[in-house]
Parts: sequence; structure tokens; C-alpha cells
Amino acid sequence: ENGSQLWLRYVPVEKSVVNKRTIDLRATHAMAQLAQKELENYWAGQSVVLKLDKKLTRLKEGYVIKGNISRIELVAAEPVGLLYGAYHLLRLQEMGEDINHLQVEEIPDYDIRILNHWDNLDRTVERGYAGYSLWKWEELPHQLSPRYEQYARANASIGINATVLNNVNASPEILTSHYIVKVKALADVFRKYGIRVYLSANFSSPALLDGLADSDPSRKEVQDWWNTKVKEIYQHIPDFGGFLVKANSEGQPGPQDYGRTHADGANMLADALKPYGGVVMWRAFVYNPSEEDRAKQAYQEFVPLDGEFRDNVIIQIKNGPIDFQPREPFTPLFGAMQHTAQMIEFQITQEYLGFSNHLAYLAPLFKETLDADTYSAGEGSTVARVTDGSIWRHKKTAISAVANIGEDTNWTGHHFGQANWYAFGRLAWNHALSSEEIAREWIHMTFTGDADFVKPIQQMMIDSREAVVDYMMPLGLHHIFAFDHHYGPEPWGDRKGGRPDWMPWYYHNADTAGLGFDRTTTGSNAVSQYSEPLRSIFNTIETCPENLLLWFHHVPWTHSMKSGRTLWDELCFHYDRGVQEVRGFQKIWDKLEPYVDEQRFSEVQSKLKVQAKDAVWWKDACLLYFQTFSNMPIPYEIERPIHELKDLKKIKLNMKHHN
Ligand code: BDP
Repeated sequence: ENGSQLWLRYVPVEKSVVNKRTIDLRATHAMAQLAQKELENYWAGQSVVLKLDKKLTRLKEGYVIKGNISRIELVAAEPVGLLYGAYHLLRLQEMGEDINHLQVEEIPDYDIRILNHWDNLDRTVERGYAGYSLWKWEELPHQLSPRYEQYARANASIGINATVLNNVNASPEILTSHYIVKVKALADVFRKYGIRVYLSANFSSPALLDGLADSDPSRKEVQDWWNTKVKEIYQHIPDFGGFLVKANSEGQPGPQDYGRTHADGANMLADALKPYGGVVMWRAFVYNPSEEDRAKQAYQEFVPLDGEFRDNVIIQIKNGPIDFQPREPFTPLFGAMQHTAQMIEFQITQEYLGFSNHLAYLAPLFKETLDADTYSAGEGSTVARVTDGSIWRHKKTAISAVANIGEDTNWTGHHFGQANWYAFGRLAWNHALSSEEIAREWIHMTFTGDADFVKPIQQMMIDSREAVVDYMMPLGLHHIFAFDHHYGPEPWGDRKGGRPDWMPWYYHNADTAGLGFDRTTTGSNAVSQYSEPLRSIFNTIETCPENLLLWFHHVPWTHSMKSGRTLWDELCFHYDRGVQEVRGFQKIWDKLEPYVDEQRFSEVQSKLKVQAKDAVWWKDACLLYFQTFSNMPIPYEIERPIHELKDLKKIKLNMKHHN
């Protein structure tokens, strides 16, 4: 048992069942046949009839399942809907649900449910912690690893229907003919499971690949280059999804290099893709080392462009305004552009949450953003609703997340990392699902349905994200990681001549008066980018949620918190609670050894040891460092530090960050 099967542990049905049961397919499409095959192999219940009904367009890629004791009917408008319906049935079976009176109607909340791989062509993975890239470019297109199909099946089983194969810091080579045939080979495998391929495009490709004088989007020669390139791609991949673009961000080229706007750049690509139905996902992750608060910059650059983008452009926005921190408020850009389609970008890979060493179940983080009310069209304008088309209808809706998948046998490095891939897929399909429900499903399918195991593990998963927040960056602290690789604490971090917006002090602002980033109306005024009443809520120290306090305020060390403690004591309390929680996870896990196979048990056990050590490291580093400003004692009920600050400052991890 090595975790390679993910949550797909369906048991083949016995001969005796097969003889009594029919899986009747009334359609011919290959994907419908695949749905039939999955049920033939694994469905142990009543007979199933699979039908397509093109008139049911409201279902989109969804399905209806109705059933009585002897016969279940699965109907979809699209062949892929039958496949999703088949996986739904198999999930019910795995969960031991009652399947006698089924009345299911499922319609996906987003049209495009897409994974973003940050995979480089040399097979290193940016912010990847599960080994090398799955894509074996040197063997493609001739050799197809069996994992391509396993990957596609796993995605289809949770409703993911799209994938970006390469890093947003894109090598232009991906668009050469040499690579396009390789991409085609992958697309041919994925298509069977309803998955479309997208590529990250380097904006300077025309100049870099074919020697054009520049890549200025207003020049006819450049536009022609993209038109020809797109045509070539569609000749090989008729259902190619489109481009994801990181432009004028962290040194990547873009339209601003030529005095053009993001809209000019995105529209040029959109025009090239339009005849084929392709889309452009244009990222809003932009910021410069300027005087301006980094958290404000995306909004400032993009809001003025509202209405200027083509209808096949979607602006891809990270959940938080800085960068995938353990906790951030939602990016204020959500809901602020009513005439432009917007999509969320989450990060499944744990760049800032302990890599694949820490157990952190991310559904609560995803939900926190999805459920956050932007108030942009009145109360109830949650981030989910301003992106899923229910408030402003745009041509296509989408949701994305940076994958945590690599070549490791268990796919994600940490066995519990699989749950985050799973959770993203389930939420992309239905953002109303709760973190608890999703965890329960995943545990059942990945480990066992025994309640004595499911309950405590579910609780541990639910608590795990907050534990990470507690021992790394409680109360709205952010970006106090070690430089570059982002593993471990470095609140003292400073690089001579380095960009201030990459330095921890830029974010925590510790001084003898207090701690935190003043983003109020008298500070950087980032609060003004939020709609009322949020703006006032965040702006006022008494009403600002305490879990975001140091995000929005520079707070005196002696400030009295809701608990009655001072800020300093509260900070100590949170760091300590984080450590205690991880110790608790170790106990829960050890106690459940009888329910888990040996290999997965011991692998998770050793990861938890690393996490517990790291949690203490974080706690000691942050408290000892911040104490040099607060000059206040660590409350006596809290575990004493076991490190010296001067030793912690010497730790240099030799980790490479591949760009
Ligand atoms: C940051 C990563 C960096 C990515 C960048 C991005 O540190 O490696 O290239 O985001 O999203 O989180 O473009």
C-alpha cells in the first residue's frame, strides 16, 4: 500500500453480480462507453441505464440520477456528464449510502475547473514538493506513461475538466512545433476523460522563438504570429482550451514593455483564440517594488481596465492580495470589475504551508474565500457568486488551483496532500459543499469508512489549517518566511539591496510600539478597496476580525484583545496553541494505527514528526524575535522556548527554488 491509488479504490464486482445486473448504454460516444465500463467493472448495485438527452442543456456537464430498487437511470446532456454521474454512483457505493431512492441532480458551479501545473520543461516543478513533473517531455509523444491516464481518471472522478500543463513562468519553447506534438499526445489521453489542455504562454514568444523585432501586441506582424501559432495548435488539438498568461509580473514580459495595457495584451491573444472557442486566462498577480502597498497594486492596475477585455478573457485572481499565505483576506478585486469575467486561483501546493511535510487540509481555506462576502452587489455577493456567474453572467466561468502533483508514487508527497487535490475538484463542482463533507468522503474512499477512524481524522483535518496559521502566522501576520524557498520562519529576514516587498519586515512592521501593517485610511488605505460595510469593519481596530488584525492594523503590544489578553500574550498563546495542536495530531494518528496499512501509517507518522519540530521552530523563532520589540515576558503557562534566537538566525536551509 503506497497511496498510488488515491481515492480510487473501487472493488471489482463479482461474477455473480455481473450476471444479475445490466449496465445499459443508450449512447455511442466514447466517453459514455467509458462511463459504462467503469460501472460494469465496479458497480455492485442495481441495473443502470445511461442516456443522453441533449435538451437538458441546463445541466451543462452535470447529470440526473433517479433510482428505485431494481433500476437506476443516469441522464446527462453531454457525454462527460454520464462519466461524472458514473463516478457519483461509485462514490455513493464507497460511502455506503442508501441507493434505493435516488433523486440526484448535479450541475457544476463553474464551466472550467482547471488545475495549473507549474511544471518546467526540464521536469523540475516550481513550488512542487512531490518529485519531478509527471510529464515526461523527452519520451513524448511516442511513449505514454500509464500515469497520464490515471491522472485524467482521478481528475474526472472529481469533476476537473481542464489542465494547464506548464509553469506560468513560461518557457517559450512550449509553443514550438516540437512541443506542440507532445502536448497533443497528452491532450489525446486526457480528452477521453473530458479534460482539455491549456498552456501557459510567454508573452515574448514571437520575439524569442522567431526573432521578431519585438512582441508589441499592437503590431500586425506580432498579431499574425499569434494567429498562425494558434492555428497550428488547433490543427493538432481541436479542443485546445487556450492560454494562461503571467505578464508584467515578477520579471515576466508583457504588453507594458511596449506601453500597452493588460487589456491590449490579453485581447490580442483572445482575438487569435476566438475563432476556435479558446479563452485567455490573464493573471492579476502583478506588483512592483514601489512605495505603494503591494496588497493594493492588482486592484489599481486592473479596475480601470474594466470593460476593455474581450468576452473570452477571464482575469485570474489569487484568493488573497499578497500571495497564497496561510490566511489572507480575499483580494478586493473580486467583484470590483463587473464587466469582466473573473476567476479564482487557489494554491493546492503548499508553498507557504510547510511544503509536503505539513498536514494542512485546505478546504477550510478555500471555503473562507469562496464564502467571503464582497458586498460588491449588495449583501450576499460572495466571492463564489461574483465568479460563478450568478450575479454577473459572463460567457464562461472558471476556477483554478495550482496543483500539488508530481512523480512521487503517492502523487502529492504527503498522503494527506491528496485530500487537497480532491477538495479543490469537489468545490469547483459545488462550492456549497462543506469542508467536513468533503473530508468525510475523502477519508472513506482513501482509508476506511470505519467511524472510529473517520471521526477523529475528519476533526484533525478540519483543525489542521488553523493549526498552521497558529504556529506560523496568527492574527493576520503574513509573509514572514525564509527568503526565496519559503520554508521556515525568518521574521528578521533582510537582504541588502533586495526588493522590500520580498522582505518580512515590510509585512510585519515590528517596532517597540507594536506589530502589524497599517492598511487603514490613515495607513496605506488598502481598506478603501473593499466595499462598505467591510471597509469600515476592517478599518476600525475594534471591529476588525482578530484573525486579520495585523493584516490591517499596526497594533500596540499592550492592546487589549477580546480574550482580555494583551496583543503580546495573545500572540504567544496562538503560537503555543499551534504547537499543541500538532502534538495532538500525532496522538490521534498514533492511536489509529490499527486502521491504517503499515506503509501509509509510518509515512504519515514521520511527516507529523517533522511538522511538530517545525511548529516549535516557528514558535520559538517568531516569539523570540518579536520579543526583542515587545520586551514583554512569555506568559508562564506557555511552553518555554527551546532554541536561542542567535542559533535560529544561523539556520540556512539549502533548498533550491527553480524558476
Ligand atoms: C509565488 C511563487 C512564485 C510564482 C508566483 C506566481 O513564489 O514561484 O511564480 O507566485 O504565482 O507564489 O506567479
